[in-house]
Amino acid sequence: MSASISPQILPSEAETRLEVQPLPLDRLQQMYRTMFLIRRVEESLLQAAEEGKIGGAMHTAIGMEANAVGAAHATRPDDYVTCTYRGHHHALARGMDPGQAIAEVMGRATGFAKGKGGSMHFVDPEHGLMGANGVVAAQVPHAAGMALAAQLRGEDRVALTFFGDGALYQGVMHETFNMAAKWKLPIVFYLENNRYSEMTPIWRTSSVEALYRFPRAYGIESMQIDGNDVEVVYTAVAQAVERARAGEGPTFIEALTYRLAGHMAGDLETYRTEEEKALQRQHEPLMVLRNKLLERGARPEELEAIQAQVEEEVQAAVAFAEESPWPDIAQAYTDVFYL
Ligand SMILES: Cc1ncc(C[n+]2csc(CCOP(=O)(O)OP(=O)(O)O)c2C)c(N)n1
Ligand SMILES: [Mg+2]
Repeated sequence: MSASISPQILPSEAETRLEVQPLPLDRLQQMYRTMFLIRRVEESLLQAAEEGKIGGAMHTAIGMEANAVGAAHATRPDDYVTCTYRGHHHALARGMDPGQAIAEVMGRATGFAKGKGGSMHFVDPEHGLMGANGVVAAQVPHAAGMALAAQLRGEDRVALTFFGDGALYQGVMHETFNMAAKWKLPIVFYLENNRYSEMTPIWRTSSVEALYRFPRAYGIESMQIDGNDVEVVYTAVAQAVERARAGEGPTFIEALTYRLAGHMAGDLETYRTEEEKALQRQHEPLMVLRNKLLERGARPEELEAIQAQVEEEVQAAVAFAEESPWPDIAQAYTDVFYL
């Protein structure tokens, strides 16, 4: 049995070997662009937090970008997506405007939720993101409800829900697994196994090591993949989505990945070593994709041009957010209650 819960295991050591059809070069470059955009947006947000420009908790997904981008490319904008409070990468991967995203985290009136939701409540229904959630595991039954609605309406939409390793043992997960399997709901369960639940390594709390085998007890097909290889993520999600659309029910994907930044802005990270992070940096998603692109004939100047363009875009997005007005106090109670 693999010890996928160990932070000493690299994502490339995942157990399931998928037959990966190489994606066209321009598609991979597009993915690289989005992954680099996510990285730079989140690094800028961490810097802004350090400068005291962000109120409230903020969680980044630095090192986990391939999960979001591969999955976004394998789904349609009208599919339903839910995720955790660590959701900037999913929103940006699905097409949220970076300026509106940063403004939201900074609590500005130009944010997509007028500055009232902040980092933990990302939502963008136009691009299929039905909501991030601060309550561990709560977004999973929500997605099952959306899958059930699609099934009852006879639509071919699929629900894709992201959750962490720390969510797996919440009771509601198991209720959802059982019903989703029994009713063959069109849902994809996507575990972003970054090996930590806040400051606690998953090996200290889980009685099983190969997390992906666990949902098989409910009759759910599952696999364990390299979540830091965007092409592998794309292949796995595309397969799972195809099964779901064909009425074959849920699939569970355990994606091995690693959170390179702290659990949240300001995390002192006393619970892990620099050696462990250095090991995991050897297989971080941007580098994996960059190497792949160069191997397949992309020129280094092309990638540098992409990066320079993104850099400009992110600087403009930060400036837009910082120059944006604060929400009007008179609007404090509007859009807050739904009556
Ligand atoms: C129901 C519930 N219990 C506890 C918490 C506190 N909490 C916030 S994040 C977190 C860790 C979750 O870890 P994981 O599911 O692995 O996701 P990750 O943060 O690693 O992405 C916990 C326990 C919460 N938000 N909700
Ligand atoms: Mg985790």
